[in-house]
Amino acid sequence: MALKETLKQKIEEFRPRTTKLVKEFGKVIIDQVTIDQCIGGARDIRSLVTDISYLDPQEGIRFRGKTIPETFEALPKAPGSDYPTVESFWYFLLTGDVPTQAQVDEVVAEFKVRQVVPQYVFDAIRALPKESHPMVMLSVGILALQKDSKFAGFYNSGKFNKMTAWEYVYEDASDLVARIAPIAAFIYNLKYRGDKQIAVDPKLDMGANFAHMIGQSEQYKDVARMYFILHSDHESGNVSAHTTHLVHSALSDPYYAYCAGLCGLAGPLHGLANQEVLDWTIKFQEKYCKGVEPTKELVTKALWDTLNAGQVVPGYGHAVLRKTDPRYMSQREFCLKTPGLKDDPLFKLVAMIFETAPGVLTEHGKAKNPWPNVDAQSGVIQWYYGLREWDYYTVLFGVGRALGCMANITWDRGLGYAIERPKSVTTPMLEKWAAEGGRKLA
Ligand code: HAX
Repeated sequence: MALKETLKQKIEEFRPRTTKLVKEFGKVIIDQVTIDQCIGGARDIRSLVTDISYLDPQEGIRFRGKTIPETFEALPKAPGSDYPTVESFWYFLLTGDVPTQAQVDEVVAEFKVRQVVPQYVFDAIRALPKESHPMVMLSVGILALQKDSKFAGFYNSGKFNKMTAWEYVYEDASDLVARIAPIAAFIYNLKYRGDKQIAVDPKLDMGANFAHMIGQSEQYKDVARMYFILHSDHESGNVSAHTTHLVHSALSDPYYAYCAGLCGLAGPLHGLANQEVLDWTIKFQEKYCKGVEPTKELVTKALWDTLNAGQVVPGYGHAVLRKTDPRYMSQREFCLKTPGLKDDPLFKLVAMIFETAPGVLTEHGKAKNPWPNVDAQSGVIQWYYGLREWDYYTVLFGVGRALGCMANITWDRGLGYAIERPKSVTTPMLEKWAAEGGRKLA
């Protein structure tokens, strides 16, 4: 069965579960809210639902119930590769089913049709100053696609129907996912390769095509596949996923919603951390090593200098995780099994920071999680393959994150989730409830 048909069946079968929970169990209490959660970024409050992925603080991410190694193991692989295609992962994220090779081939073929980017999108990006951050360019590119939104067209048609609205989100979501890699490649070539653009190769899958379009090596095809899959989703509460969900909940179409999500991803505490990690590491070498080999003592000093200057150590810590991020480990394993990369001086330095930073952060005593997150390891791989323009790294994250955000809002519409509108309170209210030992609930 084709992906959209499978999804239709799944959404229709699933809907009664959501309806029953709301109608019969709507008032069942699942959490409580404290003052520090109110002021401290709503940490840990259980108030979002997604079945696309779940993040356990100790274990890390599971996509549709599968750990990262299980996901890589289960999905059909790209031809001649140990890694699955992004298209097979997209099928899996949307449906929860491991696709057959024939189903993957259908999605790959569908993406070929969808991936054509209108010229005005490129023109809009080209009109920006060249010094614009590549995340600005990506956000503009995604927003420019909005003109042809099928969901917006359906809404404006006067025939809007809550039951079928998800189908139009699915159409936009699929177009967006198919087009984002060519847009990202265009940005890379525009900014760093003298505008030397390379056309899409219709024989290649999404990850391989991205490698081809930025003039990369054969080996980089797997880097792209792995990278886009690893960065796809991290349950719903992170800034990019949450923002996309929030904006789409107003029935803003997927282009508006994901553009907003990308703007959140561009924050240094979120997706921009991968750029910050490379920046920190290169500056460390320039300032502390000056021709000598890095040592743990030098790394320790640099970490303390960063902390004493009131800055965060990029790539370390997490709002939910309380152990080393399995996305970090997966990329580290890729480095260790790749000849050349495992002996690369920058990889060795990143490994040394991994041995040093958790101890320093623990001694510093602030971060609840002293372990590395995904961003601590991702830049070194890009660097090794010659993508040394680290202000571009968050764009790569943005290409991958589109998969999770788009799968999520397709299901949001399928299950008819409401417009998001939490309640705010004032500081005097908090002070009053603090004095009373808690807000009296009726
Ligand atoms: N270096 C220094 N201090 C850190 C720290 C780090 N890596 N991580 C946390 N802290 C500090 C916080 O700034 C906070 O300090 P204040 O009390 O002075 O405000 C304190 O430790 C407690 O923070 P926390 O509860 O452990 O962490 P949060 O949930 O508030 O924040 C962050 C989580 C990821 C934002 C945080 O760990 C951080 O800033 N890390 C560095 C940036 C980074 O790597 N971001 C990427 C995270 C993964 C991701 O989203 N990728 O896209």
